[in-house]
Amino acid sequence: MSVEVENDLIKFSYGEAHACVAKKGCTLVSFVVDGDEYLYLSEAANLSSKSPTPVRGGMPLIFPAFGNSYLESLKTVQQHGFVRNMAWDFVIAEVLTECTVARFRLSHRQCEKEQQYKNWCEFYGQPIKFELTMVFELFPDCITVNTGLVNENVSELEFQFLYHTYFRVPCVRDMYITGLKGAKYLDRLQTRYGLDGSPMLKVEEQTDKLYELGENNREIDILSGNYNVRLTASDNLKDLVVWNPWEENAAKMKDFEPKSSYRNMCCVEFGTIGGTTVTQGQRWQCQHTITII
Ligand code: TA6
Repeated sequence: MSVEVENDLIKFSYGEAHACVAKKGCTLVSFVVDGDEYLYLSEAANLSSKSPTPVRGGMPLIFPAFGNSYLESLKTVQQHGFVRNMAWDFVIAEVLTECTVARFRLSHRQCEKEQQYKNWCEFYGQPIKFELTMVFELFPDCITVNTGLVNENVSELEFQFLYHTYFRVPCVRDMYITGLKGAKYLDRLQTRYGLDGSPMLKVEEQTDKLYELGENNREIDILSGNYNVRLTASDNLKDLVVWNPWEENAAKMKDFEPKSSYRNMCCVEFGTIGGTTVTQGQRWQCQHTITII
């Protein structure tokens, strides 16, 4: 059990589980259990807090906008928001009896010079005062992330939120995702709606699907040889994105290396994309767990 701070990286462990969070975007960049890494990280990912780009891989946080948002209040904010690009504060990490906990924080004070933050504020006609917190709890076979958002001064603050998690898999073609049966989806590549009828989803081509999760879709498993994980989340995360850029699009991404590594990853991302609001003085929170099975 240990906690180490190495410049911009916070490394912590609990038994045979090890995690590493980059202050850049508060991005979980590594989750290792019994020597096996479960997260994909591009070899070209820049983990420095000063890097101009978000981390390609791990679990960047998408907030306050998902994609180029269709929501009026978020139209001026860049793709996937700006908090993945900010240098978060590391608050504390402690080894407790049952787990190791690491806490991070980002507030409007750190964002005042960020153009995308300013764009977001324009809609409300005032500087938005907010605080985001991320608390990672590392157990022997799982990691839980708890996120809190406090809206200090806007009567009703609208946002989208997503854990944009890149999972590492030995071979994407041999991977199955279960738990999506009966879920409606939007195929974002073909702008087409559909219903998943199959108990197992395979990813065999460029994929960008946004699922609306129902009551029967609260446990999503990624099954891939010896790398099997179960994903769960609080009930307020009702959306799930499955994304793989595949060969052509991986080639277009500068920070995606090696280019062939689209074969060894798949993003499976819990979030809320329909637009959620938190009223002044209130705290919104959510939780996401990755368990090795
Ligand atoms: O979550 C899927 C997605 O929105 C895709 O449409 C894709 O473009 C991806 O995220 C990566 O976005 P990024 O801005 O990190 O290059």
